Amino acid sequence: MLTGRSRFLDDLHPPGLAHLAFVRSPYAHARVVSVSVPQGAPGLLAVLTARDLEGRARPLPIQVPEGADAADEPHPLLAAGDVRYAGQAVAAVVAESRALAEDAAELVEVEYEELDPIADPAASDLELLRWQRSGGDVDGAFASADMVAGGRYALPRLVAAPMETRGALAYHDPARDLLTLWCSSQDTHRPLRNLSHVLDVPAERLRVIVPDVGGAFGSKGPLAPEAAVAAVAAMDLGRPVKWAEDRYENFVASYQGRGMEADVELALDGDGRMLAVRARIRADLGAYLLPATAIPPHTAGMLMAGCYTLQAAEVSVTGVRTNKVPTGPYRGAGRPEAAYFLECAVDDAARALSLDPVELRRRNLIAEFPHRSPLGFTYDSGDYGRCLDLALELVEPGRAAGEHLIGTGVAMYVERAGGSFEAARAALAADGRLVIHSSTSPHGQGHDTTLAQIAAERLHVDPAAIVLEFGDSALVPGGTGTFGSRSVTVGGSAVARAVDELREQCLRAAARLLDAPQNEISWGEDGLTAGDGRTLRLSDLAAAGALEAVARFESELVFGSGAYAAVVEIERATGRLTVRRLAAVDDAGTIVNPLLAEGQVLGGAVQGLGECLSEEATYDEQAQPTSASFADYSLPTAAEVPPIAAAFVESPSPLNPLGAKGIGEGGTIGTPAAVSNAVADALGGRHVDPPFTEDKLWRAIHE
Ligand code: MCN
Repeated sequence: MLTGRSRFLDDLHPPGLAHLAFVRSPYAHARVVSVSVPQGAPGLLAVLTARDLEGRARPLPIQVPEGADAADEPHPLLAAGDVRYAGQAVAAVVAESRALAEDAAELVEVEYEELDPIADPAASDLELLRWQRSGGDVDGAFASADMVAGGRYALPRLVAAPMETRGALAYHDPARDLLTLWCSSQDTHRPLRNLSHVLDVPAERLRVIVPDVGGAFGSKGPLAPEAAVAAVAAMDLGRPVKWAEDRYENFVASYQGRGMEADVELALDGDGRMLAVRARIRADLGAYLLPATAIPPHTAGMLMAGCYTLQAAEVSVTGVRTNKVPTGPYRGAGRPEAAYFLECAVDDAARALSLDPVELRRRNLIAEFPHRSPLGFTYDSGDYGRCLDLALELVEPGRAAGEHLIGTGVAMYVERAGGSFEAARAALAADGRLVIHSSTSPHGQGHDTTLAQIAAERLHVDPAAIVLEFGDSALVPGGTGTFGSRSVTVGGSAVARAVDELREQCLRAAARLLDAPQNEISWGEDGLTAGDGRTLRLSDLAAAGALEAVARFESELVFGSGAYAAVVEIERATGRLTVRRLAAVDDAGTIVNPLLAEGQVLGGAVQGLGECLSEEATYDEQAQPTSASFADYSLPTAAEVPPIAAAFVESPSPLNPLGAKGIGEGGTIGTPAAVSNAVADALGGRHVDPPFTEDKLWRAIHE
């Protein structure tokens, strides 16, 4: 990628390629009265509306979390009857070039009858999702509490903003009746399953290929509705059809993240022991339930017991419909929300008790594992006290200076990773190379390096001699996908198992070829050596017959954790926030590659900083997006990034052969909570929600 040799989706130009552009609704809520299709526009090949898809393509499926009630409001591929958010696709135009497709799209005339939109989730009584859970004697704990503290905390909607926007290229080969979808996606599995559902075509008739991907951050998980339309168009035309969205489309039509608020109450006794938590989480889910829309609020709910020994917890989640683009997973996907809601409440409780927030945490940290949380998760391992100690060591509290308010904040987190399964195939190819097919595929994490390293360590070969192949459903074994920081834990464990099995096969084959007992064969840098010193190189072994092992690893959930600390400075006169220092301590179990893992933490932390400093997907009262470009939606630049001191605590997970847990989201989980607590500290204990814009902080200081 650094040398520019990557091939991203929009680098693909197969012969005969046709281009897809969408006609998108300018209204947040309207009835579609009619759609008139232009005739004879230059280069125009086809126009598709909802009517053309009837009986041929279903809306996207909805994934419902266990125990949740979800409305049957799936996202249609093209608006039928009504449009429910500004930017929703109403018609699709295929033409000989992207420019001609966009020109023709402008000639499509849609007659709308405007309807009242809902912009404010508090004004919506249309429920799309409901989930609740309680464990332990919550009422008893609150009745016996000496104090109840907490408040209302909110995180705004965010845009994932990957450098490469979404896109897909579809081609139907009539001879083989095989539909191939190249897709800028986090993995092949979810687009394949979703496409199979949408088209009602068996998975065997589909192939999904994920080329190099320029970032996703959770936003390229399930199939995009537009990609399904590209597939239908390709089947109609018998030509490859490509859709590559522009930045504006990414802002208005790619699902957004966060957009949740919570009322949190903590019950405490007089010694600062946390007894129970109660949380009511409300999520602004937008106009429909996309496949993964229900997942983040549920994950936030399940993690509301945090890293504390509280014995009882009660959480409810309500997701309402608004006239905005739907939400979905964005890096952290419920984990940053849970950490933010709970950790801000812990700081508010510390203030109410006049207790040092660090001390309050120390009195309540879980120290024994496995630990069963009152919400039903079993935390496998951790050393929360060590994480906190290290974060405090690294952060160096700030000193007050006349012009500036200074604040220090800490936050802890527990996150879930792992779960479900991944698979791997390890083969000694005829040319002596070790080829590994992995069911998890990277989109910036560096799986090539990490998975090769896992294999190389077990086989005692140079990692450079290992070839990783992923991202093609025709080549890789089935799996679940790259999300929820699960690839190393689950996919890496599958690689480890496949490689261990291949090693066994190699030893067996070497024993046979060298005519020596297997227990006398040793594996070294040069190859396999018998007791008498005769050596077979791996290429000799391969020449005698290719060897191959396939393994599948089914994973329980693993629970990484961390402690973050921040020092901030707010300029009294302007309200301008500067984050001076950030300490990031994460426990992802055994770390496979410290350099890449630190890269993950830093990248995530900077996204968390963006969330604190400036990022917010805003809408006006008509539910029109008002931050749909980088001029209004401002990402952090290097200039805003403070020194970040990152360190790892390694509490190996007993649940997989690597001892690994997830690190891909840690930075986004810990940072907003720590910075928010530092801001509240600087403001003398007044809680404000991010983003901490100058006007918001100026008001907090001066009003
Ligand atoms: N790692 C390690 N040891 C561990 C765990 C992880 O060395 N015990 C390192 C490995 O180098 C691994 C990387 O950290 O390649 C991430 O591993 P893991 O935590 O298993 O997470 P995933 O590979 O499953 O990645 C998913 C995660 C998520 S959910 C989002 S969102 C995200 C993220 O990764 N999106 C990213 N990091 C991203 N990084 C980039 N550049 N681009 C994105 O879109």
